[in-house]
Amino acid sequence: MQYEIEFMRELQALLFDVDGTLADTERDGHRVAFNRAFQEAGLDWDWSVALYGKLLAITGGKERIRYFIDNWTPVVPEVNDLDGFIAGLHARKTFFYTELLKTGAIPLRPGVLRLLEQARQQGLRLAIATTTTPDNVTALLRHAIHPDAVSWFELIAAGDIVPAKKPAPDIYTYTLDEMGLAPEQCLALEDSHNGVIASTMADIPTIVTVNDYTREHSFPGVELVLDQFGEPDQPVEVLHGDIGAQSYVDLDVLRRLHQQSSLARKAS
Ligand code: XBP
Ligand code: MG
Repeated sequence: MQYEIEFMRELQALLFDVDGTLADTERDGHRVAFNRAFQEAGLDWDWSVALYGKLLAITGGKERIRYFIDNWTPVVPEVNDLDGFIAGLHARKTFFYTELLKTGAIPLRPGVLRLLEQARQQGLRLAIATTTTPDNVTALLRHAIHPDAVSWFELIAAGDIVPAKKPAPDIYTYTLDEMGLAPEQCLALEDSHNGVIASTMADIPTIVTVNDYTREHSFPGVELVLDQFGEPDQPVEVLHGDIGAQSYVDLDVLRRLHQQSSLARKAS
């Protein structure tokens, strides 16, 4: 019985967010692709770096376009079906985004490849839990990691596969259900407030690597907030929590954090 309880608490899986976590995709990737789609459609919409930072409050590209229309009241063509118009615009944005990824323009963030390879060597299960469109995930994995990298992940839970996007917990509860995992057997790796609300509402221990758009976000209930996962020659900046004497995140750090989280849960 004791073995079962210990097994239940051991770290079994890493659940990775994509945008902002695997790679810094928003400013020079998604934002650029949105603007190309707007230009192709003959719209005078142009999402600046600053405006896009505000629009990121809403996850999901289609939802973000609708939020822009409803709150910044840009000139919108006379259309019978606004949702259909937005969906068409978003499909072209996805085309431009995946074309951008094919150029290798968006690399992985520091430490991500090292963590993925270490997790695979040690038999940890890997999954993706993201708001972005599935095509975007496979394009990023293929072009920023390896043509076969999609097979590294047991599950790619993405986009419209769930009714409600982050900060709703749906994508994480879907991932746990599909993989037959309990939240306490996992670690979620996120970058944003919306992502952390989603993962912690699913009761999954979570660590955060911030980026320029999310550094000032709040991350209630997370184990650790860093500026990046780092590399042996690229020390991390710890914004919340503790990674001990280590200067970058490896699997030992993640396992230790996960154990501390398990003990804290047991004590509560
Ligand atoms: C980030 C998002 C996505 C992307 C744009 O997802 O909210 O909507 O900004 O991608 P996550 P789409 O951080 O959960 O990976 O246009 O395909 O939605
Ligand atoms: Mg993210």
